[in-house]
Amino acid sequence: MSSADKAVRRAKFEDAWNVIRDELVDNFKSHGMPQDAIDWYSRNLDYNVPGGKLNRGMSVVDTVEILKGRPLSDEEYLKAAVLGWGVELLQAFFLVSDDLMDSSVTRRGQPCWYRVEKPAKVGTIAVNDSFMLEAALYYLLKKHFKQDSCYVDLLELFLEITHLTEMGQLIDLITAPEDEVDLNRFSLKKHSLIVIYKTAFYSFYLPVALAMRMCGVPDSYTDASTGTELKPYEVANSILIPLGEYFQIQDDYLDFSGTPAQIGKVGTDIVDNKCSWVINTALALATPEQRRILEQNYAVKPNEEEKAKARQLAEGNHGEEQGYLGEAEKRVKAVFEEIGIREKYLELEETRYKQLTGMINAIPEGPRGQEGILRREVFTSFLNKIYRRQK
Ligand code: DMA
Ligand code: MG
Ligand code: MG
Ligand code: MG
Repeated sequence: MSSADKAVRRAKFEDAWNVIRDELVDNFKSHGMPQDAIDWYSRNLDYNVPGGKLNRGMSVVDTVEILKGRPLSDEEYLKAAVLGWGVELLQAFFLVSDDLMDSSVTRRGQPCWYRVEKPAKVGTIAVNDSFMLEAALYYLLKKHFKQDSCYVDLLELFLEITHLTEMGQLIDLITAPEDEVDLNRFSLKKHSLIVIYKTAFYSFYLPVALAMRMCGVPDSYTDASTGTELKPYEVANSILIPLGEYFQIQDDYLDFSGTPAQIGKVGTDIVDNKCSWVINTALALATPEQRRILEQNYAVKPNEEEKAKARQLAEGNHGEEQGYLGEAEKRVKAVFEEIGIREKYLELEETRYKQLTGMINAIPEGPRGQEGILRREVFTSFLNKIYRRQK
């Protein structure tokens, strides 16, 4: 697809947000909420929901189109977009709370919501705001799908995947206690479990499974070309979970290597003691001396002076330049460079791309345009959205 086509598709998806956003605000108003609350809720929606890459949300629409094998009617498009924006609302709910828990500074090139001071200080009200982003999606789902036979399946998908993501966030957070650095706790196996639960299910399986339910893909069917029984949701899961694992490895790598201007956020994994792909890969390759440096400096908080400088920089440039690094974090990053994390990562990108492509090409598929049948393009289009991504 050309970049002009991509821009048109994105603009159409963003147009649907305006409709959806107005429905949410109108519903809020219908409860007789006072004007300052209406303003607050609108700001919460506008600040936290649009403005990301929209990969997850647009994947729902893309997948519905691929499964139907034809352009969507206006009515079908709006429904697919409701599910897509539902995933984006769920993501906004996770991110607002994630940034608070990770003590992050910026997100999408602006201060994290809990750090916003004007026109009013958000602070820990961000907790309730995150709940309201989640609740918004169930309001929309009911409004647009209550009469459809897939309603309960869609509802269950959102609820179950939310539960799995929260399990992932829990193990991510307790593996990274603030005051107790113990690198022996980390392993690539632990990392894999964390990222599958905190990222892969909601970012990859959820958008595709929602689209499949909307298109009436059944739990199992007989593949016409091979005569074998196929369980399409299990097939989707078997590809989308490794795809999501690969995506979170990219997120971990970009946390280390990306500039705030590039990734829209200041990396916090080293200071936050995170069990990221980068530290795990470094530990597997480190000499005893390098391991000692990592043990002494990983997750060491910047001192007050360093913190003040970091805050000043973040406020002044809205995350457009490299954030300020404390001395301990600089030493950790120097070891990562020495070990050659960048080359390891480039190798991993190629290996994973080949593996995933191989898995996708092994799926049996029926003719294009046959409703209710899984197609390889569902997965290749998702893989191509993230392969070698820089943000
Ligand atoms: C992302 O984890 C997972 C969820 C559920 C938001 P993260 O903290 O690595 O994300 P980010 O780097 O975007 O803060
Ligand atoms: Mg985070
Ligand atoms: Mg996190
Ligand atoms: Mg991250």
